[in-house]
Amino acid sequence: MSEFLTVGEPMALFASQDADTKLKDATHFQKFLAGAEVNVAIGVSRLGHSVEYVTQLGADPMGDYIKDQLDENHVGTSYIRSTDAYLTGFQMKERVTEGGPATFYFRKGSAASHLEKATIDHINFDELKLIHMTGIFPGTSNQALETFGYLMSKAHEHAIPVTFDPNLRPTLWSSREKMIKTINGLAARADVVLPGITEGEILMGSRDPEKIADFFLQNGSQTKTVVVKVGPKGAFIKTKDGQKYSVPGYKVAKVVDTVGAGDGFAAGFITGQLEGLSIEASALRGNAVGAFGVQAPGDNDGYPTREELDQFMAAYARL
Ligand code: KDG
Repeated sequence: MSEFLTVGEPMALFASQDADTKLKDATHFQKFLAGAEVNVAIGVSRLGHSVEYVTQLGADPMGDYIKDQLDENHVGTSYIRSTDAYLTGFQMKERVTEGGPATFYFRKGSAASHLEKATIDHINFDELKLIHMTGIFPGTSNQALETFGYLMSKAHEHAIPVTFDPNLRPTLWSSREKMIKTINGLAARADVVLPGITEGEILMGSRDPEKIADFFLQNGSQTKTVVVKVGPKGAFIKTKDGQKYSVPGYKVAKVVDTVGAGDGFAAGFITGQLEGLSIEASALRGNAVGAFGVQAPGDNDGYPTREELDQFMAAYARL
């Protein structure tokens, strides 16, 4: 039994080693595990919490690789289904020396996108303290959207708080309108919404962190807290009862790859909440885990252990 659970699509990630070279021309790749929710699962587990991850893998080498990676990272696999009817998805990512890298998915019709609602009925909700969900998985198929909605209903039934990161991936959706409507509908059912500033702009039309927070607080029947990630500048937080906080980001020596920073933030924030820290302290920890994440080439390989995180945050506090 675990304190924390998340659902999503994990993928093998082939990260190009050839800087500033188009994916079609790159010849050297390094394999990693990726997937927004699995990144969060690994980040939370690395900080010492018990984690279960719900998904479906194909009976293929990518699926076997993912399973091994989850075991290595102590992420629980009790709710992972296996199928030989569909393949495990994978992804390729460019290596860039500046800005965000382009990525390409090979995931349409994947095993995870066929995850059945019935899988949710096997979950033991007794000791769960928090469930994290993102806007990626429901974009992978109508079946995934249905399974996702069912898990949200079960979380509410068991009074387990849900954190939701919109994680907009327009290429997964049939139209931008459908993406916006669906994501805002799902965000309304989450206790904590964690949008990035550009996502806020797409979902409600402003880059003003407070306006974004107000939108989600008013939009959500369930939403009590909105944490707007403002990149290296940190985070802005507003709660339903009108409390506001701005939490600074951390400077890093060298940004290697920005993908996975938001998931690192979520992992740090979630562990703070699991440990009873204040919203502000949880967000500060989120920024610290995000800062670790951007210094490594994979999406989750840079996330810290508890010792590394404590040392980093203490050293920074002394500056
Ligand atoms: O947030 C990081 C994710 O984008 C990455 O790990 C892959 O889940 C992924 C996706 O669908 O883009």
